[in-house]
Amino acid sequence: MSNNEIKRSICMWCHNHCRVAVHLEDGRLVKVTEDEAHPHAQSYRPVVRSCQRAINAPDWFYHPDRLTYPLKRAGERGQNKWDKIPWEQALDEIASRLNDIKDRYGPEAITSSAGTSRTHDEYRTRFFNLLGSPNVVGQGTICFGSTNMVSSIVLGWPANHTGTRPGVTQGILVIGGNPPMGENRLWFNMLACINKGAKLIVIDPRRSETAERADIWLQLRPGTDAALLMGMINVIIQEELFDAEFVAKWCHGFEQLKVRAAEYSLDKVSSITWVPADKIREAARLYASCKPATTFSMMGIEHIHNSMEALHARFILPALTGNVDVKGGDIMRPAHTGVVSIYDIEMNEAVTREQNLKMLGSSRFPLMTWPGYEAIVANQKRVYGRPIGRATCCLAHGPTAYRAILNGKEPYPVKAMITLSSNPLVTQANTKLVYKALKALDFYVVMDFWKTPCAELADYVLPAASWLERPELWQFEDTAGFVDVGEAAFPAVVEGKYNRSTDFDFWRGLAVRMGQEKHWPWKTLEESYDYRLAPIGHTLKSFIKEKNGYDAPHTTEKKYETVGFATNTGKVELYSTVLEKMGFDPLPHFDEPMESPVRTPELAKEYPLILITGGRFMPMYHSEHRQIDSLRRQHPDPVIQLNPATAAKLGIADGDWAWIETPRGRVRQKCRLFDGIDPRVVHAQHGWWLPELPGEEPWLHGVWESNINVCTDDDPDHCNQSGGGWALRALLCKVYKVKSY
Ligand SMILES: Nc1nc2c(c(=O)[nH]1)N[C@H]1C(S)=C(S)[C@@H](COP(=O)(O)OP(=O)(O)OC[C@H]3O[C@@H](n4cnc5c(=O)[nH]c(N)nc54)[C@H](O)[C@@H]3O)O[C@H]1N2
Ligand SMILES: Nc1nc2c(c(=O)[nH]1)N[C@H]1C(S)=C(S)[C@@H](COP(=O)(O)OP(=O)(O)OC[C@H]3O[C@@H](n4cnc5c(=O)[nH]c(N)nc54)[C@H](O)[C@@H]3O)O[C@H]1N2
Ligand code: SF4
Ligand SMILES: [Mo]
Repeated sequence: MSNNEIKRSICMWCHNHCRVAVHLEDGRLVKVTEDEAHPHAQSYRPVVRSCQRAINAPDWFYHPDRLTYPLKRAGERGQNKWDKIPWEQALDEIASRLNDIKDRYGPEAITSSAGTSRTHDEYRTRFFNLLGSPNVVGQGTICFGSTNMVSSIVLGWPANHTGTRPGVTQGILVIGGNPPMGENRLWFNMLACINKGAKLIVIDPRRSETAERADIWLQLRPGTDAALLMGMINVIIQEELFDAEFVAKWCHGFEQLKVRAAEYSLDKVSSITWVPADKIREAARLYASCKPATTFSMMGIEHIHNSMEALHARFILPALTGNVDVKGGDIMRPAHTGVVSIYDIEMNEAVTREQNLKMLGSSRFPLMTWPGYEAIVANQKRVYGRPIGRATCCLAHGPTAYRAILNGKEPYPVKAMITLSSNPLVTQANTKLVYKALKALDFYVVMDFWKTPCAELADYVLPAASWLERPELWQFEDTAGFVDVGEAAFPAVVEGKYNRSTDFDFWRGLAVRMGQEKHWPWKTLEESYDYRLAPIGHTLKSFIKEKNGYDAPHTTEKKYETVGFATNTGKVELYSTVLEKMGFDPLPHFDEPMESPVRTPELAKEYPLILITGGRFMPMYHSEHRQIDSLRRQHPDPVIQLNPATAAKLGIADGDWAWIETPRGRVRQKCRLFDGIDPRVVHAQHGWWLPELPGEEPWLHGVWESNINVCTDDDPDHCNQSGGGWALRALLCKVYKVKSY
């Protein structure tokens, strides 16, 4: 008789964060399904059961390449020579090196690179706050951070894709998002709305899986979202399709917006965006007439140089049409106020303002660094009792930080980095510069599941426990009103086989060695979760047993009627007082992409095609899963999409390998002809390294082969003016066939 057991966990392999049942047979992982007892089990079922990562979970979990013990560099950096060492030694030595750097250069010389919502990042922030370094850099600057920040300054709270409700929602506007590939739990929900009659409008330069289902698809020129949305706003104002009562009572700056929007005539917008004027008008009318409607904006709008302005227009749309904080529209879901807040776990009050203002990029890109966060915290405290977590929208500016590391002195020396839950050599723009910066560090530590290209450049590489080996308390950085809890399915340590640690153990391990012990009273991640659940009378275990590990307070609509909006004026700020105070344009405007046939026609002669990158695809997640054979077989090679007419001109056939080249460098990917992309645009995948290639230099596991970030641009002069986001989409490139491969 085999011994069967089910553990109830949260899968952290992607943003769906599914509540799952992990099935064990005689202690071995056999399969992952939805957690039947979870109140939302129904919504997880199709997602988990169709998820190739979940289906092949044993291949991931038992993969022989997973890191097992801490490694210390034995040769030169990049020689791939290592000694296995015990955790105690690793933590002692790392803490001692960090203390030394702190003493010599100040705490701000220590940085960390973060990834995207996959770990308990609040403890990273706590460690850095107590250390006194404001310099955590991360993908948040271009991954929902901008969205959270702009939504916070306009509406007072993050309100992006919060509202799809089958039977209630009548309209869905998707801007630069493709949820069937990236966020399919939400997609199933959208489909349920569509099946009940909701209309779908999609703004995307590609005929994505989402665009295929649209009632109206606006195929815009990459990087021109702000113009398109201002055109729609103009129609809504001119044709008086807006909610006059809501606007009069609850919006600040309507008259100014009206004047600005009038600058975006449909003829002008059409020539900027390539979208026919009639279609823009039709989309604006449809959006404004479906009540309630919800808006879902994703990386298509964040990964452009004009991102903050486009997002500003995007958050004005629901306000004008009265879709803010209504059921089935863009409802605001304040944080769960019962459990300890992320903000408090982060210990944001521990750092002086003076130290926070040293955050790299603060002076040039204030909106997404400390000054921006400061501008929203007090309002959110006033209205909702607690602000969103700092890590969601306030990070040091990556490109500025990598440059500071490289030059050694400007604006001050930056000497150490801890890369944890991120892989910047593959996912950060401008790989060559990131590579030089990582090599220039005095001290570099990587904590991951695998020996990534970054790990190959580190002094210490530490084996992380995955979600299967740790408990999870998931609050979505307090932006979405629920608390979800899962248990560890397996131990992180198996005598004689491996000794992994949770990221919490790592931060705490450093903290106690660096004088922070009194602020880390909990010895384990589970103890700290018990502390966070204590105010609602639970421990992690009792919460799972008695509440099925989930709680979300009832969210009422139109909360503003009693508390107002969490902005400086207490209203929706169509005209932003925060931007105004910072010296930026308080209203949205279109700014031509930094590289484009219009702004840089000379460059366009050599690089005639517009490059967009990073469209999501299954079963990969960013730079992950390339070493899992069962997954890799489904998508063995990196793919570039080209219009057949473009391919014909370039002498490229379907399946050929082609070079993609920009002024930064070139990489090769396999061509797929696709008539859903404009002949002037090409789309390249991101996240490609080849774990099967050697780890030592020059290979670094194939980081120079097909990794499109070799070609992307992170020049601070080209970043978004207020937010600092770098453009991963709307660049210029040329494409030509690889002669022999
Ligand atoms: N060109 C281009 N570049 C892009 C994008 C694009 O569209 N185009 N998209 C950008 C976006 S939106 C994002 S969010 C970033 C993603 O950037 P990253 O977050 O850097 O991407 P991942 O590949 O997910 O890297 C995560 C790394 O952390 C490890 N890891 C995962 N979970 C954990 C954990 O719990 N603990 C620890 N210690 N390690 C863990 C993984 O094994 C992996 O090596 O990429 C960005 N880069
Ligand atoms: N399978 C898988 N799922 C993922 C991820 C993954 O790596 N793999 N990553 C996760 C993460 S961190 C994120 S942030 C999300 C991202 O999720 P999404 O943003 O939904 O995913 P993308 O496919 O990157 O981008 C959406 C669309 O933007 C379009 N686009 C490109 N340029 C422009 C433009 O200039 N304007 C407009 N309007 N659209 C444009 C692309 O054609 C694409 O169809 O996905 C998450 N889910
Ligand atoms: S990888 Fe699959 S099971 Fe895990 S969270 Fe994502 S969709 Fe859910
Ligand atoms: Mo992301």
